[in-house]
Amino acid sequence: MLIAITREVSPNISQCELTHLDRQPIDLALAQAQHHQYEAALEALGCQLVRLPAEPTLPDSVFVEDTAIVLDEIALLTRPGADSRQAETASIAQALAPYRTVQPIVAPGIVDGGDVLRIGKRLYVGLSSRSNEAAVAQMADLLRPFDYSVQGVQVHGCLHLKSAVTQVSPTMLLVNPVWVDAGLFGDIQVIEVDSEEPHAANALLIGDTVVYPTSYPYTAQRLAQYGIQVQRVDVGELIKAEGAVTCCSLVFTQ
Ligand code: CIR
Repeated sequence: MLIAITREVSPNISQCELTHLDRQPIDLALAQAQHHQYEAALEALGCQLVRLPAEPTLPDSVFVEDTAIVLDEIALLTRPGADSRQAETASIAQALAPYRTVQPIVAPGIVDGGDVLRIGKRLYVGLSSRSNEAAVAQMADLLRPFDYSVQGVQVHGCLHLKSAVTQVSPTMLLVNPVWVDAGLFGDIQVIEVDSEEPHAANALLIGDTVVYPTSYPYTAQRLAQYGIQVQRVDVGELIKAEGAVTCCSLVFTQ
């Protein structure tokens, strides 16, 4: 059974953090409707939703991915790199408690879940403005007993590592090579995003289907050409908040 933790869009999402994007008006009702469609897509792919209520004082709290790293054996509660987001983790710790032992990352470590790409037993951590080497060292110590290795990787020009690379099948990565060195991830096939769609590398793999934004049609076509099953969702309002599809859920086996 797959669990997906999600959180309703904050009524104050227009106050969200922005790093690489200019602020644009966000239509709250449309963002909420898109988020519901995203949740419906996860349900259709077999996820049981654990939906947390909106947090009016936490503008970015819909982006639950950044608050935890959930592995089969343990969950790590992150210490988000943006001060405004650090209060998001308390409720996530409670939501995870029925499923996993939860261990926190502590100061001076900072890490956003969006910076953590797991490929098998290896975790790659983007050394972005949100995540640092201190957190990488803590993660390595906490996960060594479970045989995970943890390695920091440089990213350039994007918010998180998973803005630049995500897994789209057991043997394939989707990568924007301008933002991360595609050669860092070992012997795995790389699909590059269409150069007109730099933000297109964020895809959410559930089973053998990729949940993927309608905003990137050229790259979606490319995924289909590689035989990847794509479930498209319109998350245009959440993209204005510098989010995408991985960031709106924490998906794990019960
Ligand atoms: C932020 O800057 O933290 C939010 N506005 C966007 C976070 C998106 N998170 C993600 O892609 N994992």
